[in-house]
Amino acid sequence: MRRAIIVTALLQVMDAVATAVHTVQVPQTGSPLPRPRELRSTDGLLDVVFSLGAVHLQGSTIDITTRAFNGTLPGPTLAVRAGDRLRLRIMNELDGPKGHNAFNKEHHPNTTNIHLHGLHVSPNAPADDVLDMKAGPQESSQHVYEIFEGQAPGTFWAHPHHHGSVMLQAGAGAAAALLVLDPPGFLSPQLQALDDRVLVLQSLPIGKLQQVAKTAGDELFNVQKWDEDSETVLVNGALRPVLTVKPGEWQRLRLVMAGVASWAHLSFGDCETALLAKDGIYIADFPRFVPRVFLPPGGRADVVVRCPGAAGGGALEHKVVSDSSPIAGVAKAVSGTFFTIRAEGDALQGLTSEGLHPWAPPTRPAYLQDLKSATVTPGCACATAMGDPVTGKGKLMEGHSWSDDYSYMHSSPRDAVVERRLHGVDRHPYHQHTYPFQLMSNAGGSPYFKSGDWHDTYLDVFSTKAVMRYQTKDFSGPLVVHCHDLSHSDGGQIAVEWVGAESCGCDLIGETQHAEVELGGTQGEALRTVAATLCLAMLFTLACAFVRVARSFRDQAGDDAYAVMGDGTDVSA
Ligand SMILES: *[C@@H]1O[C@H](CO)[C@@H](O)[C@H](O)[C@H]1NC(C)=O
Ligand SMILES: [Cu+2]
Repeated sequence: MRRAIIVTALLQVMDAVATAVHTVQVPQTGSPLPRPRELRSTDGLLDVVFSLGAVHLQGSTIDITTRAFNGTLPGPTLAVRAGDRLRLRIMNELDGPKGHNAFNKEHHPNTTNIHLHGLHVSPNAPADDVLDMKAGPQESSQHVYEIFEGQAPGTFWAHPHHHGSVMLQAGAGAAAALLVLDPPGFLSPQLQALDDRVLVLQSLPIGKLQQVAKTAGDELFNVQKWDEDSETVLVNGALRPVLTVKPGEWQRLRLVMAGVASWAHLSFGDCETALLAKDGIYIADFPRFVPRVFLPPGGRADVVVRCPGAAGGGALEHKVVSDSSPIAGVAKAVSGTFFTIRAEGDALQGLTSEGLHPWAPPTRPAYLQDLKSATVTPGCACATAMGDPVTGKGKLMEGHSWSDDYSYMHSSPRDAVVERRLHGVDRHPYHQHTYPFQLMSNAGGSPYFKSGDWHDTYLDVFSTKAVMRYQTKDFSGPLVVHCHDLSHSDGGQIAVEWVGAESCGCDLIGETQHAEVELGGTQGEALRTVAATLCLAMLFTLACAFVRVARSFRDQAGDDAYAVMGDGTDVSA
């Protein structure tokens, strides 16, 4: 009898150990800025595993259970060079049940995949495919990326991108920086000599995450303690850490805004702040001194800063602070201190205490060629309104919410110069996979944005409109575009364009034309008869209509219907 009790107790202990959630300590305010672990390619290969699992995030003011890569916040930094092969295995260590099933609503919180944000890389499996590749609970998926020879070096990041679970995974811990290293001799000697720090900024909108977890039927995300602001930012996993520098020393900071809802509106105390790159793309007019850095959720900025010490020679602290949005009725900015730069020690003499020398990248690959005076390929200028075109509200892309992988919003052929007239980018951060884009104007007038700058994630609260261009070089396939307020994207503010079509097309959703696009451009395929095409198009339209009716029925059915539908099959498939 007693033995049985002991055995049972032992089994319980073993069970608890086996399922024990890994604890991540959050360094308290004022601790030195941590350096995320870096995994760097050797001999042209980086072969790594990201395992997505539960972590217990514990600090003096916070105690939450959430999801992270490899048990750390942020995940390890991946560092590769152009031309490398990156093998990235996603191991999903989360368990069943799958949680609620739904469509344009948070669902399946334990199903995952991965996106390399900002990289000019193939959108097709086994590379940056976020539409079909996924790993359910206890499954894994193997990604292989041939990093393009012409990939420009810069600061990128990696995060999960499975429709319906992006907010809860990427927005609550699962994110890692990704660097494409500068080739030897690429930077100026002055820039090359700078200390270079990666800062992954992970904002946790705690109330919103709790709400999203509830919607998804998530059993993992849990807040045990939260004595912080409603939105608090972890910098390399620490709360308001301190970066210590020498007075007068120039320092390169790679800021990765791995937030998912609010943007950052950063000032750097009395430090001089020069912009070097945005979204991993070097600007053409370095050093561009900016009073503030605007980081939309998902955006990056490489800045070079120099901070003064105290007059008497002592230490001086400069708070890097984000302020609430300067105007109302636009996207919300996080307010609060992100980190502190402490200038301490002997004032630095020598090279780095000089002024900054102008520098621009010695070469730009084809996909980053200046398009300001290019001719837009006929038919390739389309409007993409984010949210309702009049009010800017709603989780819509050009009037539609996400319907399925093969309803293309716009299409374009390879090697086209494409123009998009964006609307609603004061509320919704527009993000585009595969192809970064070039701004054709600076309607908002802020010195942070200039006509000719490149971005992959764009938000400017001072102007609802922006015109941008990109050139469809190097890769064909589905081009995913969405709002990087990830609860909007999970809610349906995501669409796909098709690169590699016969010709350009705008607003194809709902037209039979998109059936043709789906088949990969029928014109070239002489064998397919006109009759067969028409027949397929009709069948496709009918099927689409049926799916739409079914979906709207289900969406209206509300939360109670989930229990009946159970978990398991993916309705979107
Ligand atoms: C997801 O995985 C976690 C951790 O394994 C588990 O506790 C939870 O029950 C799973 N399902 C849901 C819907 O949260
Ligand atoms: Cu949005």
